[in-house]
Amino acid sequence: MAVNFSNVTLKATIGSISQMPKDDLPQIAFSGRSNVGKSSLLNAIFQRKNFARTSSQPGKTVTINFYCVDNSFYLVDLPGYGYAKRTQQQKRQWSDLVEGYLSGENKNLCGIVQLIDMKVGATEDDDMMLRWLFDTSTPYFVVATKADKLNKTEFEKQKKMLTDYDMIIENTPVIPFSNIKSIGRDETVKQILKLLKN
Ligand SMILES: Nc1nc2c(ncn2[C@@H]2O[C@H](COP(=O)(O)OP(=O)(O)OP(=O)(O)O)[C@@H](O)[C@H]2O)c(=O)[nH]1
Ligand SMILES: [Mg+2]
Repeated sequence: MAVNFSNVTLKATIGSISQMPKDDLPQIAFSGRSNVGKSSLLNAIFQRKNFARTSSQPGKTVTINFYCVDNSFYLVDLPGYGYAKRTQQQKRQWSDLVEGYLSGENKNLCGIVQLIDMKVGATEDDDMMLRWLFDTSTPYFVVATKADKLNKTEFEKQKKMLTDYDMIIENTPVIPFSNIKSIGRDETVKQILKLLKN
């Protein structure tokens, strides 16, 4: 399947599950801690600067963005979890929206790209998500973000730590990614296409 990832449109930005696109295109959702680099990874995938909005103020807006790629599937930017400064109301909005999206009968959801900060490693919130992925048998792979922040020794150590991590299902791909060093983009695209084939 030859896919033009630069042929992308923001199809919908939703604040409530009832606003989900009504078509039957497959969906791959991007999940991770707030500020982990989801939007930056999406921009790298699209090879377009600042198409998916990045911010230095994480967690401000609680919406799910549906990016339609090449008129054939959606890459779905989920709002990040674990942002401490959210108000009670924003936290409730987050859980209604994300839990609604993940727990609903979303037959179009083909898989998850799970982002973990390579330097920070898996947090308690990441573990909860990894547990959910395991419990629900949702296909996924891991992208270890901000790889440029580690020196070579740390890089190898953290890569091994994540690859061997017992919360991550054995043989799950773990792809180090950095938009500063331009690594990991093509491998991520390859794994996305694989999820779509399942
Ligand atoms: N050093 C480094 N910084 C990065 C990288 N990717 C993203 N960042 C920075 O991390 C911050 C958050 O990036 P975003 O892509 O907005 O993260 P996000 O997960 O979409 O954040 P929310 O949407 O707020 O949950 C920004 O300041 C980015 O510039 C990377 O590969 N290396
Ligand atoms: Mg974002």
